[in-house]
Amino acid sequence: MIWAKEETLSRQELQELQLTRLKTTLKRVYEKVPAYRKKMDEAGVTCDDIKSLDDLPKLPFTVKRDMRDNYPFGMFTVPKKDLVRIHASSGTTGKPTVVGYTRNDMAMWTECVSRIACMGGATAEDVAQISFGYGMFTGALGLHYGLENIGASVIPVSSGNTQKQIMYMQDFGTTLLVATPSYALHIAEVARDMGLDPAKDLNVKKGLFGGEGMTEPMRNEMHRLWGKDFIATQNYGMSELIGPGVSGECLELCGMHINEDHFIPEIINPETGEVLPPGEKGELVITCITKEALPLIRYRTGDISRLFYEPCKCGRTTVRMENLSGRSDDMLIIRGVNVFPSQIEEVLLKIEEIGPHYEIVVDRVNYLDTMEIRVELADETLLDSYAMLGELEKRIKSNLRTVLGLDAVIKLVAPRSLRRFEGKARRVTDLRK
Ligand code: DLL
Repeated sequence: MIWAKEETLSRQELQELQLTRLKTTLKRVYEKVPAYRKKMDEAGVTCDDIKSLDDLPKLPFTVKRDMRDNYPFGMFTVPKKDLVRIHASSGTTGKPTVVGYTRNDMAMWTECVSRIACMGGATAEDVAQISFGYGMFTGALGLHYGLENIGASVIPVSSGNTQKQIMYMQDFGTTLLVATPSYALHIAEVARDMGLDPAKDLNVKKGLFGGEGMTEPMRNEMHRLWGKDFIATQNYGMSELIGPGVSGECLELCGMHINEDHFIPEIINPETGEVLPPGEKGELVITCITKEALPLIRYRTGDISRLFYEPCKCGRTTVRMENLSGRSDDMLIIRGVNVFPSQIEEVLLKIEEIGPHYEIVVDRVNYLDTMEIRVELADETLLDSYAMLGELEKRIKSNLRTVLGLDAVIKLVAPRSLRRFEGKARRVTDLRK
């Protein structure tokens, strides 16, 4: 089901709407946010210079640093009393990035999430278990409001306490799971420990995943665990932009439709800042054109993707962004070679004898970068055969070499011996830092 007519506008209708909204938003930030006024004045660009969408690249970028420099509310266009909600991003160092919502922003957020929930097959009949952590993270409350809005029965269980999650699934008849892909894998694993087959003994038919990437082999793993007809879609967002609700996969699974009447996407060369043509890979930049409290202009997400404007079979006309290759700051440079953890995951998860849990440890020994990949075996009995382990290690190494052009040390470990995650997985340890 397509939730809103704005998802099927013609390109011309959409662009007219975008331009009107962009102009209003620009005026708003220029008048109300000293940091924007300063940036635009320094760049020598005025609101009146933006006459068409092609003029967008004249505007300066906004970056995370601007949010930090204006901590906590300096980028907001409304006084604090107009906010009805405040969230903060899950930054690991220093002060978090603070985001706020007016009442209208909440309505817009709810609308955007309702759309992506429908894209992923959610309906009013669903019993939706939200296993994202509630709190400052935007994931849980974002999906909560969006799913409630479409009429689903929402269970706000939050993350953790996995056995209880499974009890609720059984007793309340959960049909839809909202979680990070890594937590969804872990829930299935614990269900198996409890003697249940998630595909047969639970009624979970759909997963709305997000907050971190889901590679295609990881999606296959979801089908293996949750059933072959399980609908596993992912959606994308970022606290600064709104939280979840920026884009989501439809059932065609060919990229994530961006809610373009609210967000204008661009792809840039991260080195030069130059805008790249459709189809080229680069850093995603988003301009928010309908938000009141925190409308970011040309925000550099740090996420690497590409845009496809060809029509989608689902009937939506909105642009699709390719599932992320990673974040530019996740990219490892190992002996001069650029490596995204998602590339490693793609290789590992195609090998039958190993499970979906892995860790990457990068170090520097005698001035030379090293990479060790710890991977869990799918089956404990494999540990008994040295010959088998040796052959498997060699095969993983050679597959990685083909894809990355790099050698890694492979350490096969027993099933269930690596860390598990209830939120976003942290699979890389870079000891060089
Ligand atoms: O993760 C918002 C969100 C919550 C989106 C739940 C979808 C579902 P932050 O905590 O600010 O916000 O983290 C944003 O997470 O820049 C990406 O690097 C990453 N990310 C989010 N969704 C995906 C995805 C939320 N589907 C950062 N695939 C983003 C890959 C994702 N990475």
